[in-house]
Order: sequence, then structure tokens, then C-alpha cells
Amino acid sequence: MELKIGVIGIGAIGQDHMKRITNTLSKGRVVAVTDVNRQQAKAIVDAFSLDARIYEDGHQLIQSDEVDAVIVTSWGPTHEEYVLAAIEANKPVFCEKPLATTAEGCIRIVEAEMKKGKLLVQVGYMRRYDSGYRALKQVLDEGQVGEPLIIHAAHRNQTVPDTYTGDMSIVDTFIHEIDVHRWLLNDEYVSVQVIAPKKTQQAAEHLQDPLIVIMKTQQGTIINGEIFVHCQYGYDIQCQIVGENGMASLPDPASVVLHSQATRSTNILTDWQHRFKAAYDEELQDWINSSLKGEVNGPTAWDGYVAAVTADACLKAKATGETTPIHLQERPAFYHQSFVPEKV
Ligand code: NAI
Ligand code: ISE
Repeated sequence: MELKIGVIGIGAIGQDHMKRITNTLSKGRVVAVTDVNRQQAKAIVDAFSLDARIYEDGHQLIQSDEVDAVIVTSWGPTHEEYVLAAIEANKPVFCEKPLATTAEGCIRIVEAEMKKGKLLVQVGYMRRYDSGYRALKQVLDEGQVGEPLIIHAAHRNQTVPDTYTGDMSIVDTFIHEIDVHRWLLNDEYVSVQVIAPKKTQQAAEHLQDPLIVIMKTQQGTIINGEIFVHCQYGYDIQCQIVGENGMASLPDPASVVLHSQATRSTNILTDWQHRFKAAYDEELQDWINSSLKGEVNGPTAWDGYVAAVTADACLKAKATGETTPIHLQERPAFYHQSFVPEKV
């Protein structure tokens, strides 16, 4: 069986996903694409030698009989309408983060999915598929460090484009930390505080960089998260969990240790594409496999909603400087499923 996939928005990550479906993964084929930049869409279909139809817009693509399932990789504010349309059309949809740019938008998606009566939406929180994070979660779940007390996390980008707005540190970048730590801990956040350290001279005037985000969970664990999107030296994701009986750290990606000219050195990656390549592969293969079975295995629309509510609270805490409570609706039974996707 093969899943015929339509991709909406073929910019950076849309192209990456198309490449992996075409060259690396099995049981999926890109048969349809659309992008508001039609010239770019044509150029990419040609460059990839894809036998894919280029659609006028996302809605026509979703409605098409030749499309079994949809990938939404357009700009964040457009995600909600396409996810809702895919649910309406009863088609599995993989949506890159954010699921929607507001908590209300996420709830509209949750309600539409529940009304349909079956899980159709997976959100692109790929870190749950990263082998390092999975190993860390296993250590935690097995109690090897005892009760987790503190997580020290850092999300460092080498640099960001001029189009990166002040809120994006939270809604575009830190949102991965929001998802992965509640998944690691099997816990939910109750409050957040945001602190602005001395600002780097590398950041644009409108952007406070770095930031420290301190989230507290229901069980009392504190996540001390650094966001630094002009760190200059590389793309660096760190996570250290301090427990009652020990400490566990996210492994760095494997890299040759070079001894030369009286120096020992290792390379540091510079972008998310390479850092999480294997995780994106696993994530999309899992989505293809489970879509063919009529299931959703990975992060759900509910996880998208929790991330949106938490991100809103982070933004409020950043603006006010106050510790801000995080109020979630009660999780519907419909979404009572494992936090851990099965191994692909
Ligand atoms: P991008 O700007 O490179 O690509 C977006 C593409 O969507 C562009 O080609 C644009 O013309 C097209 N587009 C925008 N609105 C459209 C619409 N209504 N219909 C059709 N095409 C439309 O952006 P990028 O970096 O690829 O990000 C896309 C999404 O993926 C964002 O939501 C971003 O947050 C997410 N993302 C997730 C990552 C992850 O690690 N999971 C990594 C990078 C991006
Ligand atoms: C980007 O959109 C991503 O999702 C990357 O994973 C993240 O590291 C980066 O900061 C975001 O801009």
C-alpha cells in the first residue's frame, strides 16, 4: 500500500520533507504540491523530477481525489484553515508546528477532529522521535535518576533571518522545548516566568536575545530554559535533567574527535535540518505508516493546543515580567493516549 501525499507550502521544511519522502522513506509518494509562489513550486517539482501535479491552492489540493493525506508546511498563520479543511475531507494531516497561532484556533481543530470521531492530525514535534531524547526519556521512565527536580535546557541557533520577529523566540523556537519537556516528564506546566539577561549586540533592535524561560510543572519540576538565537557558534540543543539520585544529559550528535596539531576538536552542527535529520525521517515514516493504518501515533492536536496555551503564557510573562499561570482545558478522553509514540 502507498500513501499519496499532497504538500502545501514547499519552502525550507516542505522541500526537506518532500526529499525524504522521495529518496529515503517508504510507502509514501508526493503526488501533489502547492505554494503561493507558483514559480518556485514549478522550479522545485522540476528540480526533484517529481511526477506531481501543482495545484492552484491548498483547498483544491485537499479536495483532490488523487490525494490521500496532506502535509502542511506553509507559514504558521495559514495552518489552521488547511488542517480544518483536511479534517472536513476526512484525510490524515501532518501539520508542522505551530498547529495554529492561537489557542482558540487549536481548540477549533480539536473540536472538529472530535466531531469527526477519529484522530486525523499529527503535529511536527519531531524531537519525540530523536534517538537522544528517547534514550533520555527511557532513563527517566525507568527511574534511573529518581524523581526529576530540575531540567536545564538550552536552544541555541547560530543566527536567525531579519524576518524573525520578537515573539518568534517563543512561538517558533522555544515551542519545541515546551513540547518536549512535558513529554519527557509526563507532566503538565502550571506557570511560567521569563527573564531577560543582558542582550547580545548581534540581535536586531526589536529582539530580546537571549531569554531565560522558567516553567514549573504540576509535580513541581522546574525547567530552566535558555533561548539564544544568535549564539554564533552553531546549532546547539542541550538538556540536562537533575534528579533525586542522579543526573542525565541529552547526548550531543555523534562527531569525529580529531586530534591534530596539538589540538583535540569536534565539529558542531549549524542548523536544525542536520541536527534532527534522523528524527524528521522517523517522524514522517511513522506518520505514513500510521496514516495507512488509519491511526495517529505521534503528537496530536491536543499537544498542539497545550503548546499554544503555554506559548501564550510565555509571551504574557515576557511582556509583564510576572510569573504567569498556565490554564489548560481538561484533556478530553478522545485524546487519552500514550505520550510515547511506538518505535517506528
Ligand atoms: P518557508 O518560508 O521557508 O516556507 C514556507 C512556504 O510556504 C513558502 O514557500 C511560502 O511561499 C509557502 N506558503 C505560505 N503560505 C502559503 C499558503 N497559504 N499556501 C501555500 N503555500 C504557502 O518556511 P519554513 O521554514 O519552511 O517553515 C514552514 C513551517 O514549518 C513553519 O510553520 C515553521 O514553524 C515550521 N518549521 C518547523 C521546523 C521543525 O523543526 N519542526 C523547522 C522549520 C520550520
Ligand atoms: C525553526 O522554525 C525550527 O522549528 C527549528 O527547529 C528551531 O530550532 C528554530 O529556532 C526555528 O526557527
